[in-house]
Amino acid sequence: MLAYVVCLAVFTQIVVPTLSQQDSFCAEGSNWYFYLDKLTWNDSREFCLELGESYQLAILDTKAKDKAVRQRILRDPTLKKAPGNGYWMGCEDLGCEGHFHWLEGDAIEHLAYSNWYQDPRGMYNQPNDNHQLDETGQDCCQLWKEPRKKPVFAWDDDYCWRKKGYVCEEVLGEDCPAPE
Ligand SMILES: [Ca+2]
Ligand SMILES: [Ca+2]
Repeated sequence: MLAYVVCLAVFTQIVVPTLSQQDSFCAEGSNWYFYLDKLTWNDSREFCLELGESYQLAILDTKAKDKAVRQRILRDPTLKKAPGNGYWMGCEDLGCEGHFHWLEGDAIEHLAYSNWYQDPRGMYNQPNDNHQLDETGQDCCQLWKEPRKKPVFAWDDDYCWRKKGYVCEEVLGEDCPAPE
């Protein structure tokens, strides 16, 4: 029994955090945390909120934030694999179909910046609210691993019940500390 407790304690304290969190970095006044354990959109949103007061599912409402996060994914072979074919981020059109907004924030259609995936053939331009698998449509936003062979991780709406990686953001409220 004692051995089990010790083993469980070691597993909980040491193994679990490194299993789920692949990487983090600071850019544009926030720390960005990448998670590879797959969750639904809602579970990933709640997970980020439970990390602390200044944490949320990533809000990529400026070109600089979006670019910094996408470049980090593209530079890291493990992150680039993108479990579930993408990473959840904090935007949805659950409340009003076709009108996406950032969590606790502005409607994307009213902002200067958006980065929805544009298919070179014009067949899969996003957001498309695809009804093939679920008639309720796609209402949650991801950084999409597409095109498959050379992904750019632009934005896509996907089924909220799907499980995939996710990015949490810790808002620092100040510039990132200078590297040591
Ligand atoms: Ca939708
Ligand atoms: Ca879609």
